[in-house]
Amino acid sequence: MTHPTNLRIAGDRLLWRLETLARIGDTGDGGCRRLALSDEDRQGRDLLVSWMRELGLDVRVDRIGNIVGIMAGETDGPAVMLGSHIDTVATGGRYDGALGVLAGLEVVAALKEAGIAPRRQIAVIAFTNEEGARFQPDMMGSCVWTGALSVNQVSATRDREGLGLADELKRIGYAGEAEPGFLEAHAYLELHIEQGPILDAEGGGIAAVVGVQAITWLEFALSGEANHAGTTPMSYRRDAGYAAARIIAFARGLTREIDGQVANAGEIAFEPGNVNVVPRRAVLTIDIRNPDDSRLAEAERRLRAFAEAIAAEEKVGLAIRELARFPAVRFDERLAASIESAARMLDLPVRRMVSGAGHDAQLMARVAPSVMIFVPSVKGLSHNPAEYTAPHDLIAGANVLLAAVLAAADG
Ligand code: HGY
Ligand code: MN
Ligand code: MN
Repeated sequence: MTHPTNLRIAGDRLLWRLETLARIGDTGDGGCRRLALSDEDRQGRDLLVSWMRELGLDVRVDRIGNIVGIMAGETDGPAVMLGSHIDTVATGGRYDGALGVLAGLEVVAALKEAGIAPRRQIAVIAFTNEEGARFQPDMMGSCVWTGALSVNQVSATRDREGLGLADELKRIGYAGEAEPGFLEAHAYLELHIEQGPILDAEGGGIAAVVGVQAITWLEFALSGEANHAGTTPMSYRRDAGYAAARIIAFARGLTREIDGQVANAGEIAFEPGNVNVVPRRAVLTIDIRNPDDSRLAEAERRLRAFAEAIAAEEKVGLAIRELARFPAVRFDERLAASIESAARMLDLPVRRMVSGAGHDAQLMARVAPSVMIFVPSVKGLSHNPAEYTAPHDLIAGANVLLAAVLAAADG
């Protein structure tokens, strides 16, 4: 089936969908907060399901809450799948994840409104808990969809308040019946904002994303001894807080010594957390990433060794818990080439790039040829309410997605 190369998505309606979803969990500063399985996430899910139904899609929810909207094709074999996530971090923006899911809806709408029945069925999927901000690991829904984790393995996860994932999924009404991975993918394509500064610094354009860097998240729990901050001689102290601070500084030091290394200490909590008490307990998280698996393994090994050494020096207990671990991933070369030709067909500058952020596509690459499309993030800002991508870039990205999906759906 040939299709018109002048087919385009309805840009205004995509922008309207993005603004409408952004009002759910609106933080009043331009950003959104829809933590996974929160009431705001439920409202976002309900809105997405209503839009999928309006488009006449067959809507299915699986046992981990992944939402799938399916457009029938001429055949009912493996589907071309496109999507992303609609959960956000606590200081989320309007586009991270939402763009990929809502552009997917617009791709389907464009085909339906043009009366095009693609050879392959097309499915839009919103994965549960991509961010991992409340429940770890991140990319949880796509891990379960692709069999990297089972529903049972993640069901016992608890958030910092002690609320269980399985209970929360049931509470918001998205503990579905469908078996995760019930739909075989012929290909998976994900449109996403870059969340970094490269495209913006180059004056815009599109990136055909050829891979994602490796990611490891670790939690360090240090247990020392509460004591008086004034009377206790320094040599008597077993200061969990000080040991935590040294671990954070060491992680930063690794980024100066290991090529391509990045590190972040995103969470830290002291007990009892009083100004005049030596902390008896400190819990912190470290996020380390590297495009090269072996260099990330070296960083992790050195970080663990340092934590053991400083804990012994400060005479504090240490427990290290792995929260997430994802190897570096390469995406499908043919799909990357199709993104480049779609961008050129639309007269858009295009370049290749490896993603610094984690994405569901890196899990989907385990089960099907996968690729991502990036559009610019102004000043590279993301996971920040000021996250911004210009309307023409949002629409251009969605049109590249449409062209690439059509090629995959017929190919
Ligand atoms: O952490 C990440 O890279 C993604 O935003 N979950
Ligand atoms: Mn994302
Ligand atoms: Mn994110």
